[in-house]
This record gives sequence, C-alpha cells and structure tokens, in this order.
Amino acid sequence: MNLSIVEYPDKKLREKSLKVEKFDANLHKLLDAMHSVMIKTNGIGLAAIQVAHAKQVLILNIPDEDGEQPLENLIEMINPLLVYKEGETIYQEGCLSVPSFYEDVTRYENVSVNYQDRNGNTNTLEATGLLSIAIQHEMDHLVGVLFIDKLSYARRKKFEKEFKRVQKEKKSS
Ligand code: QAP
Ligand code: CO
Repeated sequence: MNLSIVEYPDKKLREKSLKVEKFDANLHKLLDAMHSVMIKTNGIGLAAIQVAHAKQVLILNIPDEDGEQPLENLIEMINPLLVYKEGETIYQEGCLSVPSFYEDVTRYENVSVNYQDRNGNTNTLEATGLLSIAIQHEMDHLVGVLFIDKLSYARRKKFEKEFKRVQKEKKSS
C-alpha cells in the first residue's frame, strides 16, 4: 500500500471517520503503511484520514530521550474513546497535514482513552505530557478537526494570511 499525506486545505481532512468493524489483514496493511509514511515524514502521530482513509484509526510514536522511535513504543488505536480528561496544558503543535506551521494549542493535561488494538482487543491507556497531547490531536482528526481550528479568531486569521503567502511563494518558485 503506497500512501501519501493529504494536506490542508484539502476538504478530505474534514470528513468524519467511520468505526472499524473488521480487524482483518486490510486493517493491518493500512496500519503498517501508516507507520512507514509517518516515520518517513518525521511524524510522531498520524490519523488514517491524513492518508485518505476515513476510518477511526490512529498511530502514535513519541520519541524517547534520544529522539528514537523504536517499534516497541508504537501505539495503534482503533475506535478510540476519551473516557476521562482533566487539567489544561499548552503546547506548540504541528501536523503532517499542515507542514511547516506550528501554533500554541490548549489541551487537557491528562486523559484516559479506551480503544481497540489491531486484533480488536480492548485497552485503556492513561496518558499525560506529549502522549496525552498527541492522542487528543489525532482523535480530533477522526472528527475532521485540525489544530488550527483550536486557535483564537485573531491567531487563525494570522495563520490564514501566512498560509496564503507561503502557498503563493510555492507556486511562483
Ligand atoms: C501531532 O504531529 C502532534 O510541520 C503529530 O514539516 C503535534 O507528527 C502531537 C511534522 C504536536 C503532539 C504534539 C510537522 C513533520 C510532524 C511538520 C506530527 C513538518 C514535518 C507533525
Ligand atoms: Co495532525
């Protein structure tokens, strides 16, 4: 499976992803291909809609202290559900679908999420720090929400202006 990243302002990113019912070889192929494109593009998290698959699938691989992303740290979440959230934290987020743009976003500090693994087995994960932020960012993709949607009106306007400027630059080069 050869996947490419869907980039803003592609309307595909606004689609709501559907629940996964079949935990079969096709799902495993999608997960493996997502991992490969995420690592290739220097990502730490990726939702299936970012590779044009409207399924409730996301992967996370937060780098360790040495900046490594070993396979044993890879988390695959199917049909995730936020079951607990508390606190507030601000982090400068980016997104593979909005390359080269980074903005401060407010999220819950701690979350607890129920999800299924690639075989359909149910898990619960309590997360804090960057993992908690990444989970929330990727879960937003499943309902068509991007991190730039979370900005204040003024900040978003500034982003749109900057985005248009960079797009024009790209075209003329
Ligand atoms: C989501 O983001 C996230 O602009 C994952 O040029 C963001 O993997 C989780 C990336 C913030 C936690 C905190 C972005 C790569 C990767 C870029 C990413 C770029 C190259 C973003
Ligand atoms: Co993203």
